[in-house]
Amino acid sequence: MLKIKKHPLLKYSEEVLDALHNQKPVVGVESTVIAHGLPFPENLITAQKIETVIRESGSIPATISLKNGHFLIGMNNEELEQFASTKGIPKVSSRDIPVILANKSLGATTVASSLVACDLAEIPFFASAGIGGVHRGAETSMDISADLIQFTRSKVAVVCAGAKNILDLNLTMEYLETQCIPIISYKSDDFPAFYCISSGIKSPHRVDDDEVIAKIIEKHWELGNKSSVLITSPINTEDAIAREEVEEIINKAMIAAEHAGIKGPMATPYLMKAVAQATAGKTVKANMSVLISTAELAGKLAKAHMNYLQNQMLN
Ligand code: PSU
Ligand code: MN
Repeated sequence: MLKIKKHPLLKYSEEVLDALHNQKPVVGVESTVIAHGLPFPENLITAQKIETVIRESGSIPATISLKNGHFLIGMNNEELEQFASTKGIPKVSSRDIPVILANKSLGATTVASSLVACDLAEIPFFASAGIGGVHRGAETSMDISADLIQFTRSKVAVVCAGAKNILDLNLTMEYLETQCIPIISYKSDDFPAFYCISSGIKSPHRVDDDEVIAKIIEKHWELGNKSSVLITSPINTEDAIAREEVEEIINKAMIAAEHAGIKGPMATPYLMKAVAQATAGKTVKANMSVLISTAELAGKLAKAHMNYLQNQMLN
């Protein structure tokens, strides 16, 4: 049994603590998507399903949030229900963490702030349907998600379906290249775009083998990098939306956002909601599907990664 150094800012669920003690693979999950990404009750149903598929794939889920001056590392059902049904829980990115900790208020963690927690908790795997990125028009707005900057600071393997097409995906890829973040596309040649199978951009690397992915992650860290590795996998074909179909809707939603003066942290949730309304909920279904499939894959890859580490120790 491994002794875990308990960080004073973390509060573990029993299930996660037991997994870490017994070297079972753990997958971190964010809570902004529960509080802001999906409507109630789809958000609660999806949060529970994410946890179920991670367990079924052989890993333990750690849904992350902020409460009572701590990061929750693993949430019980009551806490998931609270986050899914309470209105106005703030979206907390990395810059906001100290304020929420000091105020002891509730906070829904984004990819960026969840990675801060994963790093402190020594959880090397994280699942996110869609990461933040460089926003369209960032040349003038300077709106670049802190998710990208956090990747350069957190030693976590992030499994995702790429970034949402409300972003500028070419600039997002450029930024990740500049910051030396490896992007590995699992069983696919393209960088996916959340509810679209492809962004139209070729991925720098395709890998089809789970053990090779584990090895790449470890090599990245053996090199002394203290940053993330991105692993992408597209949405299931049957739930995917055609790129052309959402493009026009996104353009309209962006004009509406500009008219309404929406910028900063509320830009992503506003645009996602506008697109969902315009597609009569089709993107909500796609969003749920991609959250579940990325969680499932993260569970499987976290297990392969743990097996790889254990085999390394034996040899
Ligand atoms: N997916 C959604 N809605 C969201 C997000 C994801 O459908 O609000 C969140 C994620 O938590 C992601 C964050 O980390 O948006 C990025 O926001 P920003 O661009 O403000 O950094
Ligand atoms: Mn932003």
